[in-house]
Parts: sequence; C-alpha cells; structure tokens
Amino acid sequence: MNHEKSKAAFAKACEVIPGGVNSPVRAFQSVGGEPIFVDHAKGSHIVDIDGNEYIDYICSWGPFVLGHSHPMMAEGALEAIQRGISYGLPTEIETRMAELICSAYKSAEMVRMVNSGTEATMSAIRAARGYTGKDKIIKFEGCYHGHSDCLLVKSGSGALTFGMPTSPGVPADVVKNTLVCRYNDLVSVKETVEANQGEIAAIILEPIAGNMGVIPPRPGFLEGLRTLCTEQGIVLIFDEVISGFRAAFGGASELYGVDPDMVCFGKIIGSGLPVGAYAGKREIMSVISPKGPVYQAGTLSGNPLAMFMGLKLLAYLKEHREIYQRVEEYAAKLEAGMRDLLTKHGLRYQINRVGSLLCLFFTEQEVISYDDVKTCDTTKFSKYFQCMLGRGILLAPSQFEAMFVSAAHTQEDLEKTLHAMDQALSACEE
Ligand code: KE4
Repeated sequence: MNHEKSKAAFAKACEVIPGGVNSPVRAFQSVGGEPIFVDHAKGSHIVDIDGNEYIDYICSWGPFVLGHSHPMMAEGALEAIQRGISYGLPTEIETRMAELICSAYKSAEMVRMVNSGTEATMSAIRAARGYTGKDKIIKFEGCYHGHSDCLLVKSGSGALTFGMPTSPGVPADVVKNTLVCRYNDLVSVKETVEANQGEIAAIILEPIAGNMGVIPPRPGFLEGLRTLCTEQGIVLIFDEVISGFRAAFGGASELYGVDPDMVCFGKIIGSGLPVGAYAGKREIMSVISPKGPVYQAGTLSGNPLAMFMGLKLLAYLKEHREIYQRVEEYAAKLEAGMRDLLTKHGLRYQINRVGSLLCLFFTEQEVISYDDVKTCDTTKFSKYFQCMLGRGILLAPSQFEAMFVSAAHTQEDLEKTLHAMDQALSACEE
C-alpha cells in the first residue's frame, strides 16, 4: 500500500498540531508507523487520502453503529443547518433528546447535555460530590473516563491505593481524593470503602470496560457494587460512553439488569457530532445549576444541530432493535472465525466479546482486569496491526482498545477480515 500522501499530510500536521493529531491514540504511536489520513468513509469502509480502502473496526471509537454516512442520517440535515445551528437559548429538541434518554435508562430521570464524554463524567462526579457533600471517589485501574484532572489517575502505591496522576500537569493534590481499585475485584472495593468510611461520594466505572481492551463485568461484580453503594450512601456512576445505546438500547444497565444512580453518555448519542450527557435520579440531578447550587455549563451544550443528528440515530435504534441482533451476529461470527484461526496457528491468545465490542489480547492469560492486560505482548500486537492494515483491515491502533462492529459490516467483510488475520498471524509467528 502507498501511504505517501498520508505521510506528507502527517508531516504538515505535526508543524501546527501537537503530535499531528487532535487526540493521541490517532497518531499510531503504540503500534508504530504513521497514521493514515482519511478522505471519506461509507458503510463499513474507510478510504484514506492515498486511495487505500479498509474495512473499518474503529467506527470513530463507537458512534457509527449503523456504519458511516448512513443515508438516513443526511435526511433533513441541511434544513436543520438552515434553521440555525445554535442559539444559546433552549429549544424543544433538547427536551425530546432528554426524554428519549430517560425512556432507555431507568436511572435517568433527568439529563444534562454536554459536549464530550469527558465533560459528562467530570460533571457527574461534581454532581455526586455536591449531592453527598463528600470528596473521595473510587475509580478502577484500566478504566478511562476522559481527561479531566481527577480521573487521570492510576493505582498508587500503598494499601489504600491512593491515586497518582497519570499525566504531568495534574497536581497530586487534585487526585488525592481519587482512590483506585481493581476491576472485577469486589473485595478491593469493600476494603477501600471500609478504610474510607463515610468519605466516598461516588464509585465510577465502565460497566463493560472498553479502554483496556474489552473486559466484561464478572457475574456479581455490578450487583455487588450496587448493593455496596446502596448500603453506604455512595453514588454509583456507570460510564456508558462506549456501551450506552451500543451494548443494548439501554446499554449495560439493561444488559446486566443493574441500575446505577447516574449514567454518562457520549459517542453514539451525537452520532459522530460532539455530544455527551450525564443523567441520574431526580434528587441527584436537582443539585445542578440553575435548579441547584452545583455549577456546570456549556455554550454549545444541547445545540439543535447536534441534537437533530443524535436524536435521529437514537430514535432509529429505538424503533429498530433488530440492529442489536445484527451487530451481535456479525461479531459472534467474527469471534468464532478468530478462535478457529488461533487454533489453526496453535496460539492460545484470549478473546473477550460483549455484543458488538470485541478484543484479541496477545496473552495466554484469562483477561479479567488490568493486571492481566499488562501481560499482553504489545510488540506482537503492533506487528499484527500493521499486517492487518497492509491487507486493508483497520483495527484500533492499540492493544488496549476495542474492535467495534457496525450493522454495515457484511459477510464479504467477514471473510476478508479472517483471511487477512490468517496471513497476519503467520507473519507474526515468523
Ligand atoms: P471523550 O471526551 O473522548 O468524548 O470521551 C471520553 C471517554 C469517557 N468514557 C469512556 C468509557 C471513553 O471510552 C471515553 C473516550 N474513549 C476513547 C477511546 N476508547 C476515545 C478515543 C480518543 O481518546 O481519541
């Protein structure tokens, strides 16, 4: 494949954009080489500026559950633009979006629109702290909730797993109230809650982890957190930025039958435009300004164009629940084909899948927490990624991300993907 134009575009971008990209993972640094620059996308395929075509398993990190540039999404978009894109005043379509989200999630009695997943989780944490009057929060190692300071934290040393910043620029003071536990390890949570009795405002987690590859909750994990939070008066926050409206119409909450106190959204609800939201029980959301004293604001929050596009997708998914069966079926066939190939190659790598999210881990260890993910051979993954890219299969450029499947992926895509994987695994073992 020729990537000359992408190479030139990257060099030019690096002159005026840090790392040449507007979000780090796009730079391909963890898989080597340089990023491709996209010209356009349609359905399950992306075409780069050198004219190379790929079967896309990034799907813009989740939003495009119907595939790229779905014809239905363009209908009415021009009229929406011509009505004015933003007014800085309320519009009825914002209410319709909030009502739709509330119809999908039992724990969503009120909703506030924001502009990204980061804003959604940051604001939900502030609401929980304002509602409980407590400062400490618990997150889980390997879960990513966006780049707000108090959540850019990894496990610290010491029994209480005090958080340590994962990034320069985040003062240690800001993360001293962020405690870090081990995903799928309820005991670690109970011990941390016990050691911080009456001080914890919230527990936040991805109910289906999608930022350390894909890791489903172990049976009893979500239920245990629900019980613990109810007993202790802790706000349970599900970060469903990835899983919301993707794992099921009602997300992981519906899939596992566990209702948090608050839920955060992004990605799909904007159908590719910058939209986030946080929602929760009325008594919690009522602390948010201007109803309550907890301040949170956003110039373009709920802007009518983004609401038009997001609502169009969510309303479609509400009326066409067969979409979830469609993506599940493709992903299940892909997983089965991948497992057959691993057997053929005598490899015992792990595959985790939940619905249309899946991940091939380059480790022989069962993957149920971040400790397990850290045993992956990322060098081999990088070689695999490049081999697949060279054969027209675009995977997420990191071992620690998910493969996303859309309703646009076809049987032909499946066959091409598995054929490329067969060759890539051979190349990796050389
Ligand atoms: P944004 O601020 O990027 O819209 O959302 C942050 C966020 C919050 N919560 C979860 C569970 C998320 O996965 C994300 C963002 N996800 C990453 C990749 N998994 C987005 C890709 C990127 O950072 O460019």
